[in-house]
Amino acid sequence: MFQDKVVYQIYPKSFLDSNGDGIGDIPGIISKLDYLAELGVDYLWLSPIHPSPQHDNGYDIADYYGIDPMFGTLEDYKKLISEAGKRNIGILLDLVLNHTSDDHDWFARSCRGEAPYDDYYVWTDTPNDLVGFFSKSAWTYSEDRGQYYLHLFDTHQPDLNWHNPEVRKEQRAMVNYWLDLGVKGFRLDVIDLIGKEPEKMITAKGPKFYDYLEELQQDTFQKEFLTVGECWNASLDDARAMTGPKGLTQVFDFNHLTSSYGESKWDQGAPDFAKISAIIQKWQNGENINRVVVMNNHDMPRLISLWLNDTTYRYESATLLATFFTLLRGTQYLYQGEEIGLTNAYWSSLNYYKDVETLNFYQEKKGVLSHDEIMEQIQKISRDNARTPIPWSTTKPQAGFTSGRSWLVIPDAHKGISVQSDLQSTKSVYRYYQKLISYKKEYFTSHINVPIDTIEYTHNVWWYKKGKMLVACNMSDKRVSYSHIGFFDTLGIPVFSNYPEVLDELQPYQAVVWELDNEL
Ligand code: ISL
Ligand code: CA
Repeated sequence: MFQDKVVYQIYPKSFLDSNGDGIGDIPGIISKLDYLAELGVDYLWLSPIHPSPQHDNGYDIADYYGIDPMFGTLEDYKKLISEAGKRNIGILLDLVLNHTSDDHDWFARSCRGEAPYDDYYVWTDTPNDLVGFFSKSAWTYSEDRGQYYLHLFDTHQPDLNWHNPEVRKEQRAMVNYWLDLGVKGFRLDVIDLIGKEPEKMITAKGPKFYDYLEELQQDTFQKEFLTVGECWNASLDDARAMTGPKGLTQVFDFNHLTSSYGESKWDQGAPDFAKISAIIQKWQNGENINRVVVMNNHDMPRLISLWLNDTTYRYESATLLATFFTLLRGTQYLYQGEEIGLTNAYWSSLNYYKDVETLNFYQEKKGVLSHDEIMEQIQKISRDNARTPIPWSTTKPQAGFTSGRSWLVIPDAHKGISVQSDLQSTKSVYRYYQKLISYKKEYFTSHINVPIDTIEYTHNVWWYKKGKMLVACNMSDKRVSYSHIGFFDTLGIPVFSNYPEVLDELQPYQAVVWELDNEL
């Protein structure tokens, strides 16, 4: 289900500002719906737009039922749903069910020990060694309550107690509220954490997790809506267990993106494409799995910057990745800016970074590593790399993102990159994507939704063959002769390439797609 669909993720703060306060907003999104429809998008997933003190850019929700005034009003949101609907685009809401903001009314009452909220969060007198994703200890002391509360993320994101049936009931009611308003599905933030049993040091996929998931979907979205779970390090079996009639539509697979992590995500080695190929093949060919194709989101640096060449060969690298991933099987998730080949921010000063995870990381490493060493990791890996404002214009101040001052500085590294210049160029990443997406939809059954026969990485060429299609990508800035990789020179006329010509050598970062008449 939904395997031929394209979902486009919007990071609302950084998409487009309509009123000059420097922050992207819902009217900004509405004004670009044609741009998104023409790209071939079926769904828009908006990162959270609810009232929030923004310690984690909205993933710290203070009111599940509202719209943060900085993004607009409920009327704006309804208009977004209806205007998108006119263009056959569904809106997916980002559901952050695992935790709230410490500004949420429930938390204030829980701190005061007020029934029934006293048991809405996870409290203890004796904190254990549990470590948070954004902090050394997952426990913080509340003076008001005289106890410690759990926060698997920042101290401002207290974890809800899902073992409390009242909490689960509240969350189901909230999900139904948004369904009634017309959203077409959900992206479920860190959903695998809801069954945590911290006293046993269990965080992901706790013993009750699948029961809670089933209960949630039975009373709410069930089968007809698109629901995608965020679950880091999900194995194929995890993904199967979380999906299907008792679960979600699908689960993100990030394994090809996390395979180069060292001790933490901050120390990443060079990508090992042989290893990544094996991971991709396993998911592509696995039985009974509703696949997802993803290469970027708001939590990761830009893949073009991490893997390929984001300067001299920026267009070629962006379109190469587009070719390789779009033609795989799975619902495709694009992340804003990907369609114009946007790169990392590369700010050199810590002052420009706002992400709580990045700033906490700096504080924790200070004294252990030198400032320059920490900054090197931040420039490469920080989540802010992907959260920069979309440059809409080449000529307008603030890249046409805002008439005021942008909440994040427009990086120097983005000079010369914009939607306007992309669309005016003969080398347009957007137009290339557009063609790929319509090709994907047209040949879905015969070429796309079939298993991979071979996927290999040889002489810097990453290639796969499946069904009637062969895709070859030169991952280097050197020309590569086809003779190194065997049979490609006998294939006749290709159907796609990110170069105007296909010669007898693959050019730097060239991607070529052939349709095969016969099996090789
Ligand atoms: O980026 C990450 C993976 O290495 C994690 O730090 C990430 O925060 C985590 O996987 C969960 O992400 C989601 O929940 C967080 C929020 O900060 C992220 O933006 C969101 O995608 C807490 O709500
Ligand atoms: Ca605004």
